[in-house]
Amino acid sequence: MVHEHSDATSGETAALALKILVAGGFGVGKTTLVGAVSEIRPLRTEELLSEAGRSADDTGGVDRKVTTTVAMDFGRITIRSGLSLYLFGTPGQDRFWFLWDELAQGALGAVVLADTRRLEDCFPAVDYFEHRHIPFVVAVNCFTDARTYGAHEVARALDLDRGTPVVLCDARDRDSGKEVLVRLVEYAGRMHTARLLDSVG
Ligand SMILES: Nc1nc2c(ncn2[C@@H]2O[C@H](COP(=O)(O)OP(=O)(O)OP(=O)(O)O)[C@@H](O)[C@H]2O)c(=O)[nH]1
Ligand SMILES: [Mg+2]
Repeated sequence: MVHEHSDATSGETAALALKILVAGGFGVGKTTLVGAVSEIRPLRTEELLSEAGRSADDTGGVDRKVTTTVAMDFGRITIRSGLSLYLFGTPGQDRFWFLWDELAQGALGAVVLADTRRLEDCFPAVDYFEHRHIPFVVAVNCFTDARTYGAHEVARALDLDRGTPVVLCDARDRDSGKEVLVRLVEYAGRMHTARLLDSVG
């Protein structure tokens, strides 16, 4: 989804709004990240785990988590004058996979959040974006009680394609989240430009 608004009569600079997905495994901090960076009150679709999931939810390794996203998160951030991002956080649990294709329509790129204590939980998201050639960055949400791994170690463990950025972040911190999004916009911009040049040349 790309929206451009320009006002030719007033000569105001055009504003561009890009769609970004925030994906990753269950309880990795997607809702937290969208909430931390959003300038508008984020739209959330949280349900109590006990009611939403009954016996289906695997809460192993996710401490003190009482709610889960059942449709999506939505937020917005201005990266710089004239460029804002619409953020769509995906539900983390397998039973909501059917929503992903809808959410991914027209996305410039994606952030795949990862927790090094449960790295395998982000494999499906990595696969999803690799198969659809949607540019993504992996953002390692550095939970305080998790061992810190370097970006290279995480890239190797996830068997990422060369060049896929890995960024360490704190999903609760606005500046840290914004940095992840800036990396993604830069990377996705390069990828889309390269593809465009390939297709004409
Ligand atoms: N210590 C710590 N806790 C975090 C961090 N990020 C999120 N949390 C906590 O981890 C829990 C999960 O966060 P959510 O943002 O709901 O995770 P989610 O990925 O949206 O979860 P689902 O939508 O259920 O898949 C919450 O209790 C957060 O307060 C972090 O960086 N550090
Ligand atoms: Mg969530």
